[in-house]
Amino acid sequence: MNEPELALIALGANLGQPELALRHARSELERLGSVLAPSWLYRTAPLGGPPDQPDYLNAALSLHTDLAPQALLEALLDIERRSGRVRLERWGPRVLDLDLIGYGGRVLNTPALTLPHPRAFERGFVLAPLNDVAPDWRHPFTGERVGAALARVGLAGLERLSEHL
Ligand code: A4P
Ligand code: MG
Repeated sequence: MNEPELALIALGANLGQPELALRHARSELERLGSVLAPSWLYRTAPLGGPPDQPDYLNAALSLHTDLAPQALLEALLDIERRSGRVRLERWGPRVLDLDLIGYGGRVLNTPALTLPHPRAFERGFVLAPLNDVAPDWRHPFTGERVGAALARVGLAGLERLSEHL
């Protein structure tokens, strides 16, 4: 049995109906534990991938769950699949992307799962919503807090909308 832990999950979508996709994902995530803090919604400029893709909608939440990290990732991938996500190209547009940013202070490096998420602390579209949810969460390697990372990376290309996830 896995000890219950606080998982930080980032959500993104830029195809189809992003707001519906994120809200549906939230309701699916509620079946995996208790959702403690949903972030605001953010409209964000796409980073990487093909030119001319639509803006993203990004959000984050913290989930208190007794699923182990690998089982939680499997559940996230399953929610993505059931939302009709098709993997065509890295960083390509998608109807739903669910990333496990952190799992308590756990560090993990397996082919299927890297914790913390390796790029999270360099990306405003992850850090801004994460700052709503867990501003004091510290990066397990560097000790940097989410709030400090967001101040370092900045808010360029991010627009906070007036609704929560
Ligand atoms: N995987 C390993 N560790 C993790 C983890 N911590 N969380 C593996 C989630 N998945 C993890 O993921 C490929 C594999 O990563 C999974 O099968 C899992 O076993 P993927 O979602 O198919 O790959 P991806 O998302 O296309 O690539 P990548 O490198 O994960 O992309 P990112 O970093 O997720 O970035 N711009 C804006 N504005 N907003 C966005 O949300 N997202 C991306 C994707 C690019 N640009 C964006 C946004
Ligand atoms: Mg992903």
